[in-house]
Amino acid sequence: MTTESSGTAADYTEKIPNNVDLHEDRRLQRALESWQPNFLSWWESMGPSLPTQDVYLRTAINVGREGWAHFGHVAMRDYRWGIFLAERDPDRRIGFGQHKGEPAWQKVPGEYRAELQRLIVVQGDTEPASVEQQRNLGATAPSLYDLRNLFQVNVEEGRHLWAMVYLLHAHFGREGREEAEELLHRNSGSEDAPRILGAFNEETPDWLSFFMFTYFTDRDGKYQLGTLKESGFDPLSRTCEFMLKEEAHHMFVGTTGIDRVVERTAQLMTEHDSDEVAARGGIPLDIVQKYLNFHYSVSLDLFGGETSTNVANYYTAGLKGRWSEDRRRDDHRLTSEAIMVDSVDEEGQIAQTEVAALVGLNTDLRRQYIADCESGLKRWNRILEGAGLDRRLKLPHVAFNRKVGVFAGIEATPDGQRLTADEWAQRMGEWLPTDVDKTHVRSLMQPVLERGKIAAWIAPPRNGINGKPFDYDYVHLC
Ligand code: BYC
Repeated sequence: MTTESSGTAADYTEKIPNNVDLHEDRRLQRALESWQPNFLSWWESMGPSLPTQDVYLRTAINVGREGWAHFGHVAMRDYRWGIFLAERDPDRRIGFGQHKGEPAWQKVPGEYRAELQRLIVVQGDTEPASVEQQRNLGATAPSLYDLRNLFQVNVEEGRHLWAMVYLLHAHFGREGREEAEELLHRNSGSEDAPRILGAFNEETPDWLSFFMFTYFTDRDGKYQLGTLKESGFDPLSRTCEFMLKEEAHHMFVGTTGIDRVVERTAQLMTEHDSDEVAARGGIPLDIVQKYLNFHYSVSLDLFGGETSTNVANYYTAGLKGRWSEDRRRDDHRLTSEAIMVDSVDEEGQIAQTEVAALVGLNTDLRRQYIADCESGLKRWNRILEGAGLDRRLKLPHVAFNRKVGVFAGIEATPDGQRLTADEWAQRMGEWLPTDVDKTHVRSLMQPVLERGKIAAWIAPPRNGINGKPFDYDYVHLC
């Protein structure tokens, strides 16, 4: 199948669908074709464990404006994981840092090779990690609709891995090829070879965790990809721009998944005039809040330290920009600007301190992310309000449960009150999921895989996928 639109043709007759004229570079094509079977064997052993015949999936077939997605039932192993870069703007210039105004680079600048490779490897490492984390969720899906969404997220994370591997193979020579192999060797949660970033070694053992992960952790993906989309290295920028389109669906899965959990819990609370919905097959709001506290705090860690010379160097070099770089009203070099960042003062109290804007860029990005997370809280609280309930969900304080950055060394409540290590050890079960909470959530995770049916702990979605009804046969099981 060859599909054309907006002048960018994706060749589907090739082994690896792509819009980067892969056939013109035989060496690169061969290298990627020899990585492909390794990817497939990783997918078989570490990807979705529930056997299926086929799944109603969206496949990226083009990057043009007139529709890039094709929907249809596909056997997952035959999913066309392709390489797609957003269209090239031949006049694109670097928008920030010391090279601001220079033409965007089509090749890796020698002096920034190591840093660029590092950024691409870290980004690439998260993609297969999330597939590994979600591997067993299929067995407990609350509906065929949800099962299909899980698999959609999984195949797209697989495609995002391809996106990063393409960059490594095409631009980083032998070292890039070695790194591409390593991306398949490290595994989420492994003792010997764990994934690089903390949140990607946590378990996603139940669907409440999955929705929280796709809301909070995929949203980190949105913000990090948004900064890499600004990169002076044009192939990275174009890859990330296209990945962001797919990322939107992942966050939709998280946002509406939590909507539906809250809606069902609110229903049970009003029906029985009680917060105690566990015995009635629901997830109590307290447990929703604890899961939220956990996933939000580990996702805050993904932004790195409040101050970082790494990020200052990335920015100055033109490798990693800011969120909405072109909408910022400053000189886009930041050599003489300052920013207030979170800190812990000499008395050990949570405080703010002024630092050079360049070293504070992780904080800048984290703040954009936090503001975006608030929008979810507003939605869920509207659902509670609409049900006539007084209870509300809340984002915990930025110092709560942090393992990276200035707050790594202290403990704090969700309201931002300092605690001693002993107090924390005694009280953490009030704020983070306990074994009892997790056991309750897991006890609800009984698969409902009949067409049109749904588990009792979650409300059905308002709409199906691509105009299809909720009771559509989204997945054919084996
Ligand atoms: N866990 O200087 P610092 C996604 C390391 S998610 C473990 O503050 P920097 C997705 C750090 O590497 C988006 N280690 O860090 C979502 C550094 O080590 P080195 C993924 C951590 O460099 C869902 C040291 O600590 N993309 O796409 O300013 C599903 C000092 O830290 C962590 C990216 O992250 C941690 N959480 O910022 C699927 C973009 N945090 O260098 C996909 C690329 C920090 O001293 N990565 N460290 O050995 C980056 O931009 C940066 O590397 C980071 C860290 C923002 C991650």
